[in-house]
Order: sequence, then structure tokens, then C-alpha cells
Amino acid sequence: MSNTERTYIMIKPDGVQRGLIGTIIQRFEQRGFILRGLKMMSVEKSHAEAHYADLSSKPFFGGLVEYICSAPVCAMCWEGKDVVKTGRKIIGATNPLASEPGTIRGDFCIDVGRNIIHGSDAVESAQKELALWFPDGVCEYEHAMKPWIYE
Ligand code: RTP
Repeated sequence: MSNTERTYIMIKPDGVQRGLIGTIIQRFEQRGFILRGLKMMSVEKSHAEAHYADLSSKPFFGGLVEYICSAPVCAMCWEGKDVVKTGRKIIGATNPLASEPGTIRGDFCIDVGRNIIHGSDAVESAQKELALWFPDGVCEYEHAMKPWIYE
């Protein structure tokens, strides 16, 4: 656990189309996390399949890949202490039926197959996902806010 832990967060096509990019960025920013990478991307099938390789045996895999490739996504790298775990909390449970109000999914979606956002589930998967989505790295800069966030 370090103040420079990083996670991969992706606003899925439905989140982009519904105009939720600003709202989602605001939630991470307000919490105190630092945005290191941000880009809009149309996703190739092979890229989506690589991202979700662990789920390839699931019955919903084909539909999931199709959904991710259906329109652009917003790919992001966020940094901060415990950002992987806290990011998942900010996002809420996978199935919006179980996601608490106040979480992104709990506030903005209804269907598990249209749950608007992805967040890495562990530090190791975050590293793999960031290498896949940001192969050229992210923006390394000194952030003035850090002393006001961490003791
Ligand atoms: P994500 O990877 O997107 O952050 O989601 P997650 O870890 O919370 O959930 P995971 O089990 O990895 O599932 C990945 C995505 O697959 C879709 N899904 N559909 N139809 C279904 O039963 C079903 N289950 C999962 C969701 O879009 C989920 O976010």
C-alpha cells in the first residue's frame, strides 16, 4: 500500500453515451485521487477479449466484448493510497441490484450488462490492465495537492 498505487478505471460505452464522464471524474477527484492517464478509445475486439480474458468461459463473454466494442470508452489511470480498493467502493457492486446508493453504479445504472464503469479488482490486475490500455505509460508529474491529502 503506497500513496502511488495506481488503478485502471474505464467508463464503458453506456457511461460515455449517457454523458457521465465528468460526473465520474469528479467523484474520483473529489476523493483526493490523482488523474494520471485519460483517453477516449474505440476498442478492437481482440483488445476487449484480452482485457476480459479471465471471463472467457462465462456465458456473457461474447455479449460483454460486443458491448465494450459498441462505442468509445474513456480509459483512465488514477493514483493514490489504496486507490484499487477505494475505487471499487466508489464504483459499487458489479450488479447494480446490489450496489448501494451513493456509489456510481448505485446511482446511475440498473442492469449488470450496462453497468457503465470498470475498475481493477486488485493491484496485480491493475498493473496488467494499465500495461494493456496505456502501453506508452501515463503522465508523470508532481502533484501539488499531496501534502493536503496525506499526513
Ligand atoms: P468490471 O471488471 O467491469 O469492473 O466488473 P467487475 O469486476 O465488477 O465484474 P466481473 O465479474 O469482472 O464482470 C465483468 C463485467 O461483465 C459484465 N457482467 N455481466 N450478464 C452477467 O451476468 C454479467 N456478469 C458480469 C459486467 O459488465 C461486469 O462489469
